[in-house]
Amino acid sequence: MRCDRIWRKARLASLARDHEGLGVVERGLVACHDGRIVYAGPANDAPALDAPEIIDCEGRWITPGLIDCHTHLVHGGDRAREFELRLAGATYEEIARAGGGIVSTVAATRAASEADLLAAALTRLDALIAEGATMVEVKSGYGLTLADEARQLRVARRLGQERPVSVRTTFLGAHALPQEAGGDKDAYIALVCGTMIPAIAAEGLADAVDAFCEGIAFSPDQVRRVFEAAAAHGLRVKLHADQLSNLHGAALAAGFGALSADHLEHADEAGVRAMGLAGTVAVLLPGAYYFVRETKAPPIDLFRRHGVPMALATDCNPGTSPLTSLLLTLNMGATLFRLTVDECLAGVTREAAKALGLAHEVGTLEAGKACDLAIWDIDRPAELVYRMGFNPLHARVWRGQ
Ligand code: DI6
Ligand code: FE
Repeated sequence: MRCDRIWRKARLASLARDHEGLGVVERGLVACHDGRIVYAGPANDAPALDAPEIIDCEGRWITPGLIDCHTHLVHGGDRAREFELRLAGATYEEIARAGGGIVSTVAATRAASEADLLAAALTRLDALIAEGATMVEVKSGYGLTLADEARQLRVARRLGQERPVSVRTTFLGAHALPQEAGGDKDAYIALVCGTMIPAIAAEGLADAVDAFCEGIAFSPDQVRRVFEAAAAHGLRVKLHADQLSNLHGAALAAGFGALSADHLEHADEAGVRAMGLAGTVAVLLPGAYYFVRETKAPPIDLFRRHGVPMALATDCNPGTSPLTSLLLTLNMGATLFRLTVDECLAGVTREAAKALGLAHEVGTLEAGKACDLAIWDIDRPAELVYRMGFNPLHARVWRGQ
């Protein structure tokens, strides 16, 4: 079999569904051709392979490239000042009244040039790539006008042109109410549905549509309108759901066949059951849980009981999760949410791919998928979850390169 490159003498954690646990292959190899895996498995079972380049991995571990399936990487400014005020005892309400919160990031994002937005996002993306990320999802949601939301999404798309990484974009116009809306949420949702989604869908700027279903954001009924507009324009949906309270966002998302429902600290069993039946992925965001010092963890046992796939992501955003480390996210998934090592590693590979509707394309070491690999200097996969602030990445491969 012709191939471009072979990685041999490796230990594989394939994350393939039809294998137990991590799908470990002790003496394995991966072969690629035209950026796709043509073989991944035991060296002894490999077909005759002819490759101009053979890489000896010297016993290192190979996992699928890591996927960050929930980020707000593109935004202006930061909220470090607000962080200091919170430490000094200021409440979110006091900060919001002083012009802080999402609104301050909206102002900073609108004021930033496209070049500045790109440069700032690249610093965050480079941190993720350095730890083995080969795909990231990037949301809008800090523009809140058609022009500014489209600009965020264009910058997100440019990230994939500036770096060897796959970028998926999500329109999150229903993230917060802009100040110029004068408190009229229904009017703003009408703008999101009637003007923004049609224009963004027509320009192909978004791969999915998301919304923030919360008392401080938008109601289930307003989210329903956003989802109906997304469906009318052929876009799949995701939802920031049940993060601070139970508005039954999980069931709402499942009802629309959402790719994922995200956060879910306050999800109830009816919502989790609905997610299991709909195949909606639970995207767990321990960075936000940690940073806002939440005390109610998502119902992990319910997700397990109802067969809901669990993904993990950084939720990289300036307000509640200024986190650009998938490796630390892995540790938080285990330490804070009590996920197993296997669940954590599946959460940033196979299940994260599912949360983006790309389970057929990426997320496991299987023939036919993109040859996205992370090669690690570790003795056992658990080290990727166990350590904090240590990066054992030896090499990263994106589309076979
Ligand atoms: N949930 C969150 O935690 C962030 N957005 C959301 O929907 C907060 C975003 C911010 O504070 O800038
Ligand atoms: Fe988020």
